[in-house]
Amino acid sequence: MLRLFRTNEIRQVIELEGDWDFEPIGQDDSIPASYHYRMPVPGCWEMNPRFPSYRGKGVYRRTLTVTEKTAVRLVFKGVSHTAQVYFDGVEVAQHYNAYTPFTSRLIQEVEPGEHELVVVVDNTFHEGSKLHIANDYYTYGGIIRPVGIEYIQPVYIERIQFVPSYENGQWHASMAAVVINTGSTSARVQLQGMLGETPIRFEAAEIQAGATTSIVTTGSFPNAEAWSNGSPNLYKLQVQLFRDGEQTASDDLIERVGFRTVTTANGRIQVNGEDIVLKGFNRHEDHPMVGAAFPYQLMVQDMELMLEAGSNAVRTSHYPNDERFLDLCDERGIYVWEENHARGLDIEHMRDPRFQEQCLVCNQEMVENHYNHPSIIIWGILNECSSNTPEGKEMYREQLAQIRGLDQSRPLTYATHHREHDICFDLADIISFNLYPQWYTDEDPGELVDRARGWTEELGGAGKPIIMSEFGGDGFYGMRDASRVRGTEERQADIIESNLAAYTSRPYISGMFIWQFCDCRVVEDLGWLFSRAGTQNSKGIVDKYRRPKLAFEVVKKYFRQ
Ligand code: ADA
Repeated sequence: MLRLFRTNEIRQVIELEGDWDFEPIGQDDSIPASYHYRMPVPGCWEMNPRFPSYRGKGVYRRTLTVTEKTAVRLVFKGVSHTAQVYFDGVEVAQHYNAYTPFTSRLIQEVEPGEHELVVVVDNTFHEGSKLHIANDYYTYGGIIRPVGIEYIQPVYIERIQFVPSYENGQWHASMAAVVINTGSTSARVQLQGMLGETPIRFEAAEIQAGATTSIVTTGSFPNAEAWSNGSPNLYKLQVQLFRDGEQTASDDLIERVGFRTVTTANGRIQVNGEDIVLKGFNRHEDHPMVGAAFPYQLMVQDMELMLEAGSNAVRTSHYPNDERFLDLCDERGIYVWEENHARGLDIEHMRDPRFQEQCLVCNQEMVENHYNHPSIIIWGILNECSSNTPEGKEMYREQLAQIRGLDQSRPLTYATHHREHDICFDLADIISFNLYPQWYTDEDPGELVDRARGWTEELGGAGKPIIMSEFGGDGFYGMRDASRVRGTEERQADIIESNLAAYTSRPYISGMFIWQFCDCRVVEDLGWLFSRAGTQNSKGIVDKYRRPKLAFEVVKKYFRQ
């Protein structure tokens, strides 16, 4: 299952789920002559008992049968962390970053018969990998998200961007369809759309050979029902492509969209004009049974637990999430802060030009691919990076400007731990603090957040909404003791209680995200303190198997108020 809904009715898309050939090749550069293992796709190789912590290159291979002469394109929703893709021995894609989708180039004139697909996957931490480093979460290896093959025409719809707006008492939308002509002659293209039951008209366009064109239209939807947390109404938006006066559509693309607006004003965040308070979790896509390769059932389990706790929001710390999880958030009406992939990187690290390049690619892939999810109401960047230095600030500035250029419909933020030393508050729309009172410091959460409000006001963030983006403490599942010492479930529950009591009682707070939803695996030998015992971050409100800790009931008490 690539998505939770069908994305095409005319273009044929086949998922390549299953057992593929697999060979670990260490740091070799050659494609192996033979394969000795089988590996599930999607999946993480760490789940295979022979490779519980393999870091290196692994080669995946399979064959597939094409029944008629056609062009094809391969779709990868996530490969961790670097991929080189070969179709019949010819390289058709390269990609860095586990957490954003990519496609191969269009492969023309594929003959009927059997073809070979090879994917070289690398999860090594090396000099050139600036986002995947040994960190306080685990970079797994493998084809971790679904893969598909599309039987596609040389002129096709690359993506649709749906931008809703509310004016004069009704919903409107602008819709841009990006069409690519990979053929050798120009093509006359007529698009036709349907949003729910409403036809959408597009102007005809002439697209030169090799060109990409955005065809834009607008519409009014007097009967549309808004998407919101309480009523997550979704609509099917289908656009079909007709070429050169033909009566039959040769391509199509389907999106699932919602009508909602997101604004910030008066120090608050509004959805559809109404102030909201985000109550949610930071969540890593991590589970001991599957690593980062979540099947749908486990996504639903996480979602149900978060809803059971009374949560209305999730932060995709610290990378873009599986699109099926975002689909689920659209369906269940959970607000999403989606963020790019960068955690805790200092200015020495950021100074390498590859860092900013890799972030910019990640931002573009995140925003373009996930634009239409109504659940995503905030884009975030650069968790706990160098927002306290002038050099770092220029990178924050460039990245935020890039995202604003791609999307003017959502507020932007970044989570900082630099307190009064942060110098980027003026760049963001929402000010977000990662502070761990009563865990990393002995401060009182209420007094601390009042001080954080002061820094916001004085240092460039005056009048902007404030979110407590991380707080919490370790609680080892099953470690209970009347002493309530650090590490017990009791102490963790106390920390969560005092933090939530402070934030839920302060009307100037627009959101709070507990660190974290579930315990997660971390990379060994980082020199973390005792709190990474067992190489896991144990600040989950549920443990790695999703068993609730004592703090779960505390969260319920405050989130369900
Ligand atoms: C940071 C960071 C998280 C996690 C957390 C912790 O704030 O953003 O990824 O490492 O601290 O548990 O200490």
